Amino acid sequence: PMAFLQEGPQLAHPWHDERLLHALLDRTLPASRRAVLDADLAALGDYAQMAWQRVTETTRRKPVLTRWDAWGRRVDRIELTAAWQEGPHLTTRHAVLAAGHAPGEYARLEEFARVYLYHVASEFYTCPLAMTDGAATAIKASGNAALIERALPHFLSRDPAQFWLSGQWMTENIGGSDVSHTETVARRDGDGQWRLHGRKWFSSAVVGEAALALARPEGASEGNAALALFYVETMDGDRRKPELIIDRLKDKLGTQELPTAEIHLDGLPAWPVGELAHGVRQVAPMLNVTRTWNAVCAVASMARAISLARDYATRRQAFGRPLIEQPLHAQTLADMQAEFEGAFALAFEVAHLLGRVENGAAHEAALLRLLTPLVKLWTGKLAVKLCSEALESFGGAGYIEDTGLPQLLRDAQVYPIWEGTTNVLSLDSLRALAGEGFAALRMAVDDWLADGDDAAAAAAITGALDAAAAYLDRHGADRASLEAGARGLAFTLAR
Ligand code: MFK
Ligand code: FAD
Repeated sequence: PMAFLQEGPQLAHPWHDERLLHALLDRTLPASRRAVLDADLAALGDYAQMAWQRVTETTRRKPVLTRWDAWGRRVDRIELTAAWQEGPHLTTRHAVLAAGHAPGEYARLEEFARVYLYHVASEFYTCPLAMTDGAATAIKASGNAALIERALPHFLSRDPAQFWLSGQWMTENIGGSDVSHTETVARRDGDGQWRLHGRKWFSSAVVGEAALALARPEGASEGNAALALFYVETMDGDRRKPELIIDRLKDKLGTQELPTAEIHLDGLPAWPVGELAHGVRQVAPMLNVTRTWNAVCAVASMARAISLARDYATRRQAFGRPLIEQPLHAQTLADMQAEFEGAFALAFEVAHLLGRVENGAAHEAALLRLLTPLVKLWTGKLAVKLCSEALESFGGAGYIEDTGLPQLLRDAQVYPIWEGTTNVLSLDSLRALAGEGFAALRMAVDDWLADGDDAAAAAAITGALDAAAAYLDRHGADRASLEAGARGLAFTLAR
């Protein structure tokens, strides 16, 4: 007799069979903007389905670093996975990044709709894309005309041959949350050229053509206010500059296709982005953009996990019925869906808000300033929880590598760690609530709620702000107790 064979999950089309994103775009975007966007979303959805087949049918590969060639020359060559090789072509063709820098309040929404569909298939090529977007945003904010002219045409290019990726070199051995002890030094050579000397401990876009790096100008004082932000380029034509040395690729829990490297800078030429101090302040626009990417990508991971879990529930039987007809299994999936939909709504609200603020809605800046750390910390944690629950919904199969499922959980664990851990972002939300920020926030929230028609939701949000105000009053004088409760406050506000 034939042994029983279980059917695996089928991935519903991430765009054509998708309800939430359709509803959001139908509700928000003028019809005149839809034709180009919908064509890109359909193509990115097709790519996502193809990539899911590839994940489940081929042996996984990691990037490979070859440091020396056969004749002893240092080459530091990195071979990338197929998705990474396709990345520049696909993303420039469909304006995944460039869309966000088009004029108008919808630019970011249209960008992040693309990111949402592309992310899981991209094998975290979205990580350097996010940093490139962040670098473009920080360079624009700096007003440095020479750099704007030099770098932005590459970062925002729609031509793969012209397109450059940018890294974000902040973290060092001594600290990633706290960069104030940064050891990398910027020194001027005899020709007046700044050069960086030091070691960066996590560099995720090491195959990129550029980076923004924190460094301490030689002779500057200690602490973070004395750090400067520098722009570097990594390539001389086809060859990596000899002053950039890749020590090794990290062996990571997840994001395994993403080459994250430890690097040495041995006099790499560099250009200050702005004044030769306050580098953290100058890099902040980059952080806020990459945190928004993190949120949208976390939501995309949740969507993938739930979509597969829901499909499987129609194919797997237990106790005489498909799982979906078991009331408790159906309820478990429904609870996951509800949490996911909340996170989706918040992430895309922030995406739209970013576009509005960048296009002149200054009165909403305080709201964006608060919601950015909140959406990042909320979605990061939720992605881990929902991906774990989704694996469980496959039973033992969820634990088996060549189903393609365990990777979802491993990858999700990165969202709460990089780009500011949950605690660091909770503390960042205190910055956003401090002083004048709170009054501006209240006004922005009142405006925002005036557009809605859900009185219960408005009352909940106003109530959470009142609770935050009371919390700040109660603990404001005692920094230690203020910080100790910051995570609880951040989660209350995010919810
Ligand atoms: C696929 C998904 C896409 C995601 C891709 C991600 C790729 C991942 C790669 C990385 O992980 S890159 C490294 C990311 N690193 C971090 O996120 C650093 C985490 N640490 C922090 O966020 C700290 O809060 C920070 C280093 C930014 C500041 O800590 P400090 O030393 O306590 O700084 P301080 O003195 O409070 O702030 C300095 C200035 O920056 C202040 O302004 P002023 O100089 O005007 O007073 C702050 O207000 C300002 N600032 C800090 N954070 C800000 C900000 N301004 C605006 N927005 C923010 N978020
Ligand atoms: P630590 O700061 O040592 O944190 C340890 C713990 O202490 C955490 O739980 C944290 O929440 C907590 N903590 C720290 N400070 C406080 C505080 N004040 N109050 C309460 N709790 C606190 N960095 C880059 O610059 N560029 C990159 O391209 C890059 N790529 C990365 C890729 C991957 C896959 C990973 C995992 C990391 C990458 N990073 C990169 C580094 C990342 O940004 C840092 O690891 C992260 O910001 C945390 O810093 P840390 O490792 O120093 O942790």
